[in-house]
Amino acid sequence: MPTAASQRVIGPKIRRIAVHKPLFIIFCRDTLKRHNMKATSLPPRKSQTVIDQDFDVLIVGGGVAGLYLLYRLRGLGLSAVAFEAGSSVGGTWYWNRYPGCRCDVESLEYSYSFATDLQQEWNWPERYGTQPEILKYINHVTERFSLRRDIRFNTRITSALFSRRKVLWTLCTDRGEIFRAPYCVMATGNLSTPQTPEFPGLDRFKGDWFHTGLWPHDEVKFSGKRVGIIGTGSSGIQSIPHIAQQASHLYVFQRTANFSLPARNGPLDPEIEQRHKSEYSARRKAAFNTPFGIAGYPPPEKSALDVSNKERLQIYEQKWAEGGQISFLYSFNDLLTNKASNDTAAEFVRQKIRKTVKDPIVAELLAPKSHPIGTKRLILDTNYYETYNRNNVTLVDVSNHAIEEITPNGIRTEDCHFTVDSIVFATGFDAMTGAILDMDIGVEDGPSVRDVWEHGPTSYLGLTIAGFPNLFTITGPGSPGVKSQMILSIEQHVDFIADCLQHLRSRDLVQIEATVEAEESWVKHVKDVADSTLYPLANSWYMGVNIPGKPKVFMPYVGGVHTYKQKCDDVVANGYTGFIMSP
Ligand code: NA7
Repeated sequence: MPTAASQRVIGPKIRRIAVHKPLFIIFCRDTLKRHNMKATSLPPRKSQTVIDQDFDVLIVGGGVAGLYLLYRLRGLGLSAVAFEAGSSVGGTWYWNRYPGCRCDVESLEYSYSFATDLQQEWNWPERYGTQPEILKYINHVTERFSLRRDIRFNTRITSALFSRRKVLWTLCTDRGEIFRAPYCVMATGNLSTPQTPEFPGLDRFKGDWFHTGLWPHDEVKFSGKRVGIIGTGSSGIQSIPHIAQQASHLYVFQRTANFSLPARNGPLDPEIEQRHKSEYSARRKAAFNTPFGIAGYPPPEKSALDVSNKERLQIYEQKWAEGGQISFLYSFNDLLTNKASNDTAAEFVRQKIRKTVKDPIVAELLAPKSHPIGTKRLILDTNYYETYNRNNVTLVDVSNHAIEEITPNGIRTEDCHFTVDSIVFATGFDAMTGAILDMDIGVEDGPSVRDVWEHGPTSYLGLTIAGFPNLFTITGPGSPGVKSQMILSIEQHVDFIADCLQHLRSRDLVQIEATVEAEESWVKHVKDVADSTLYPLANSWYMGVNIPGKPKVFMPYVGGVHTYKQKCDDVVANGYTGFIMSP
């Protein structure tokens, strides 16, 4: 298999930086301690292998972002290698294999736009893609563009260290290898660090247990088993109807009820698909002019409070029948900014739950009251509430009687014990910052990202961190990523990074760094925008609240994809304002 280095045509400027052979090797040590990252130059340990290949860019992650970045960099004649902890590509779609796992953005939207032929030739069987379908698509893209050869699988980056003197990032892998390049890009995803709560006794549990975000590759059979599932976010709500069909009994442990809408999934109408494909280029362009990066929904003009009760109800009914969260949130123009308006939508959904679930006590427990609708991820489901009408499903409210421990044969809450054979943790992720903070990332003789992010993530545009030159984050905190059509945001970030590297190269520049002022101003802007909405009212993973000890900071940019893209374009048009570039 040819290596990236043997194949590429490197641009002259970047090659000048990448090609030098250091007299001694600066490398990252696996002993670098949290909050004490003062790195020095040391020879590698005997067990570490320096991969002496002059890469231009090191990419952490082989998911949707890492793959497109590899493609773009290759087009620029830059050499890159991506590191992927999994045994194959796909990121989120590689790890989340739980029953019922499906994308909540429609298939025709949730796909790459960078290659016209690709988007024309791929056929999506259903309105919303299942995990196997999406993974198949990602594998297809990988093969079609021969990306696999530049990815090191089963390889986790443990640390990354930058030398200002050498303008060089040095990355260590868990396989004892060391890689160097002037640029490093974190394509690590936002939901890639699964969280299993530290319930006492889990190690003594006699049955099987699983986390939805780390699901086995072999089929898991629940037939005839008593199953307990903890968590009712997207992963729980998608998997519960499927597990209920197999299990002899399913206990659902719910701490917070979540809003979920019917997805109205089904086979994709070939006529709709054809029409959409014939308009693809215009639609993709139009998507950038929308808040969520999804075109096709006329922006609402009225407040929910500006219409009669009858009209409001009609609109909600129509959206409910249509399916889809953007459609529903587009019922009125102030559902995410005006609590009174939001209450009308929330109450509409609660009434639907009460009508669907036969047992009124269960229905009331399932009807969310703790947060405004849409301020946590608005979930799409198929037969979720209906599942509670089955005889083999029991809802266990753990909001007041928390789970105390896992026993050898079950789950004990403060007031009851439930005997189960298997446990499913649908308990979410250390979102947005988990994967980055899992690595020791630092600058030689300088602070680590862990130091800098101690009180919450800071970033300029969600793309760079002041004090960490030549380091980029794709859809990092402070960007609209998780609040948008993710692939569109990924493509926009990758294009920004690729164009930036090209800009540097064409001007004999090698180093880029966000200024502290630009970062502070962006962080303030992200907060101000969030504070003008209802989002901070929810205890969501957007706020980091789901992880004990994590700083409570609203992380995504909710000013909308349209506003954000314009800001990024302005930064570039004005000569990369907020960045210092140096030769
Ligand atoms: P989420 O949305 O973070 O949901 C996690 C769920 O697990 C949520 O209901 C939590 O309740 C529950 N949880 C977490 N810890 C506990 C404990 N200790 N006891 C009881 N219940 C607990 O993760 P998902 O994987 O479902 O979805 C993540 C994203 O993937 C989603 O937003 C989409 O963007 C795709 P809580 O609400 O914290 O009370």
